Amino acid sequence: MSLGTGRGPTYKVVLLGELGVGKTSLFRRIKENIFDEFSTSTQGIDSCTKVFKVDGESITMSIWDTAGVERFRTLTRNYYRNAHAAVFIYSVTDVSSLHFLTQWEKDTQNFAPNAIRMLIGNKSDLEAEVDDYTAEQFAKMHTFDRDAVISCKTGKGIHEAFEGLAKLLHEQGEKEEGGGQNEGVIAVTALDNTRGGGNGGKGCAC
Ligand SMILES: Nc1nc2c(ncn2[C@@H]2O[C@H](COP(=O)(O)OP(=O)(O)OP(=O)(O)O)[C@@H](O)[C@H]2O)c(=O)[nH]1
Ligand SMILES: [Mg+2]
Repeated sequence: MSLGTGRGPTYKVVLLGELGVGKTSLFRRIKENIFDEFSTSTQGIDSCTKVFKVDGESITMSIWDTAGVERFRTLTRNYYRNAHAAVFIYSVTDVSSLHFLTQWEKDTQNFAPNAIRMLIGNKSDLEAEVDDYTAEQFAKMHTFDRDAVISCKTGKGIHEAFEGLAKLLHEQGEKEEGGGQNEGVIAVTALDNTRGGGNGGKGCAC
């Protein structure tokens, strides 16, 4: 296993989902603990790193924000190749953004088949069109490893969701190390390739 920061293994985590569901808002909450009502549509890719403690061990996530707009889809695919975790985000205000995830989910099975898959419903501060039952059925049908509901506006649920993800990554990392298999799956994303990182997680909502 490679050590990206000298603080333990680094896991590549990609944020996926339709236009406007709040991928960048989640990214900014994690990176700087800020929320922007007037966040503009992402035109490419951005990344940051964030360190979590699991059982006294540091788990570094290299988190990648992607563009929801269709024309960037091919570019986005290149970034989630061999990701250790894919976070599928929908807006609870829009049921079509949940169903839209089926496409991303299929892609991820092809390009990052070993990735931990997490389903996140964002904008829980607004009136929901997607109820818990619908989200749970969707999560079950697509065998997500974990699901959560958050609000990037208020910050609610973000800490728990990412702490849970860090635990899953830690467990998977240990399993693969122990079994001596899939060494490459835990290969670290080169942190010097990332943009926008390097605040050491200061001020992060997590
Ligand atoms: N009320 C509310 N608004 C939110 C929340 N999260 C994001 N938004 C708003 O939703 C809009 C879109 O958010 P973005 O984070 O830019 O969405 P995105 O998924 O990155 O969109 P693309 O980059 O175009 O794919 C912005 O106006 C945000 O302020 C939330 O939890 N609650
Ligand atoms: Mg964005």
